[in-house]
Amino acid sequence: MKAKTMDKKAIGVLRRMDEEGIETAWDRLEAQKPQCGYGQLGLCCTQCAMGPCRIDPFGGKPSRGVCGADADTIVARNLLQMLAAGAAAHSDHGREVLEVALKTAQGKAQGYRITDAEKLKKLAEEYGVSGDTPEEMLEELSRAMLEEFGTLKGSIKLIERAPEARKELWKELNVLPRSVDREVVEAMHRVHMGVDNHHESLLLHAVRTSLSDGWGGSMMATEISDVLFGTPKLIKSTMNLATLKEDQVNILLHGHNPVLSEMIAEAAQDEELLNLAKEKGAKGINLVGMCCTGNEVLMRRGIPMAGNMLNQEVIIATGAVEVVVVDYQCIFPAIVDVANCFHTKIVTTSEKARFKGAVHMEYHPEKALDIAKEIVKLAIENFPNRKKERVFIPDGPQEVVVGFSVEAILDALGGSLTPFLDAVKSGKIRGAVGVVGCNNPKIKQDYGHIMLIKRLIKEDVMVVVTGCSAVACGKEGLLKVEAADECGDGLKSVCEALKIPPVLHMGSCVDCSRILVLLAAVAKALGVDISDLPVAGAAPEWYSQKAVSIGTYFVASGVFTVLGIPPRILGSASVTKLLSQDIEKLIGARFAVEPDPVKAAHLILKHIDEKRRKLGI
Ligand code: SF4
Ligand code: MSK
Repeated sequence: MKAKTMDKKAIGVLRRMDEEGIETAWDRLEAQKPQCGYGQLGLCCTQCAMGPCRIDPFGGKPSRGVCGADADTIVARNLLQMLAAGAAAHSDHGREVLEVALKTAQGKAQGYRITDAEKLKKLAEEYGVSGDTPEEMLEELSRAMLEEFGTLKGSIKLIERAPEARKELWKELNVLPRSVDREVVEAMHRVHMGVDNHHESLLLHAVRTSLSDGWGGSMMATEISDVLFGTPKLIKSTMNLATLKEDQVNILLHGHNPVLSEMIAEAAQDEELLNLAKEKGAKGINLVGMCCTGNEVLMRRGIPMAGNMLNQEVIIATGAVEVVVVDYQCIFPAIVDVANCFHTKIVTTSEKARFKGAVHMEYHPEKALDIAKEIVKLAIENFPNRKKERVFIPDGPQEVVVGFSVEAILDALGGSLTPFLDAVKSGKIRGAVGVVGCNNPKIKQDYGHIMLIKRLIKEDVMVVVTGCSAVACGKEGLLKVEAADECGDGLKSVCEALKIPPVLHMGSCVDCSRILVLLAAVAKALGVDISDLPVAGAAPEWYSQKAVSIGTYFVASGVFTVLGIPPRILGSASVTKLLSQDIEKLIGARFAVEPDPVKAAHLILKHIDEKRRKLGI
C-alpha cells in the first residue's frame, strides 16, 4: 500500500479495500496496462467516422490519417480539444456562480446574500457599473460578467489586470480572448475534420482559449464567489481522513462549485436537523470536504478537508460516511460501486452531472436551502444504517492554516507587498512557485507534490498551492506555521516574523486565478513583466483537462511550468519543440516535463536564479 500513497491515514483503509476485494483507481490502472502507445503519444485520432486513425511513431506507415492529417495536426488537435474541455469546465462553473449571484441580487435565490460588499464595490468600479443598493450593484455586475461569456465587444474585462507588457504581447500574437465562450466554441470548430490543420495555429488558439479561462471564467468564478460567500481570511482547520467523526453524521462535500455546499453548511446548523440527528443517535452533523468543493468551504468556513482526488474511494471505505454530495468535475463514477459495499448514499445534484446508481436531488438556486436541508436529512436518516463493526476511521487529524486569498496575503504583509519584495531582493526569499493540480495513480499519491515542495522550501522558495496539491501539503503538515522548520534560514525567518506557513493555500482550482492576480501585482510593483519574475509553476501529478488549461495559461502569462506527467504530445517532434523550447521566444515562458520531483526542483531553482540574475538581485 505504501507504494500507492504517501497518505499514512489512507494506508490502513486501502489494505482493507484490498482484503475485501473493493476495487480502486489503482486496480483499474493496472487492468488497463499496457496503456495504448499511440494514445500516450497523442497519435490516435477519433475526430471523425473515417477513423479511428493512428500514425506510426517511428516514421513508417501509416504517416497520415484517412483525411491526410499528419502527426503534427493530430497531436495539436487532440491537445486543443483536451484544453477546451478544461477551459469549458472552469468557465461553466463561473457562469453558474454568476447566475446564482444574479438571482441573489433579484431576491430569487433562497438562502444567499452578499457577504463581501467591499469586494463587490471594487469589482463594480472595475466593470464601470453602479447601483443605489448593494443588490442593484450585484445585479449590474453579474449581468456585465455574464455578458462577457458571449460578448460582441470583443474583449473581457479582467484581463486588463495583467501588466501592460504582457497585454501588448498578447495583442501582437493575436491571442487576447474575445469572449469566454467563443474561444472554447472556436476550439471545437478548429478540431473538426478539415478546419485548422496547422499545429502552430492550433496551439496559438490553445493559448487564447486558456487565457479566456484563467483571466476570464475562472477569475470571475473566484471573484463572484468571494462576493457571495466571503473573501478568504486566515483560518485554522484540520485535514485528512481522521476528520470523520465516529459519533456524528458524516457528510462529504465533493466536486468543485461552492453554491450548494455553502447552503449545506447553513443547513447543517439548523436546530431541527441537529435535534433529528440526536434522535437518530448521533452527537451532531460533521461536514468534511474533498477536492475543490472541499477547498472552497475550507478556505471560507474552515470546514475540515478529508482528502484529495485519490482519497475519494478510500473515504467511503471507512464505512463512516452517510452521504457523499457531489456537484461536478473530478468525481469518479466508481464511487457508486464503493458506496454499494457500505451504507453510504451518493447524491448527485447537478443536471449536467448524473451518475448511474446515485440518488439525484437536483440543485436549483430558487430552493437551494430547502434542497440542502433535504440532503442533510437524508444523511441523518441514513445514520442508523451505519454498521459499527464496519467503521474504520484513522486517528489524528492534521492541523492546517489556510485562507490565503490575495487580500489575506496582503493583510499578513501589513497591507503592502513591500516586505515581500524586500525579502526577495535581499535573497531571504529566493523566489516563489505555484504548485497546483491533481493526483494521478500513475504517481504515488502526493509524492510528486510533497517531494518537490519540501525541496523548494528548503532552498528558500516560497510556495503557493491550490487544488489537490494544497490538500497533499495539508495532510503532510506543510500548511502549519511550524513547517517553517523545514525551510532554509531565509524563508524560515520570514515565516516566523509573519507567523505564516511557508506553503500558502490559495484555494480551489479556479482560484489559480488568484495566483495570476498576485503575479500581476508583483510584476507591476517591480515595473517588469511576469516573465521577468523569479517564479515558476508546477503540476507534478496532474490528470485533468482543466490542468492542461491551467498549465497553458500559466505559460501564456509568462510562467515557466514543469509537468510531472508528460502531456500526450510526444508523437509530434514539432509540437513538443514548440511547447518546450520555441514558445519561450514568443511568450517568455515554456513547459518542461520532469517526473522526478527532485530533478524538477533543480530545473525550477536554475530558472529562478537566472531570473534573479537578470533582475540584478
Ligand atoms: Fe482519421 Fe482525419 Fe478523421 Fe482524424 S479527422 S479520424 S485523422 S480521417
Ligand atoms: S479537484 S482538477 S483533481 S486539483 Fe480541483 Fe483536484 Fe485536479 Fe480535480
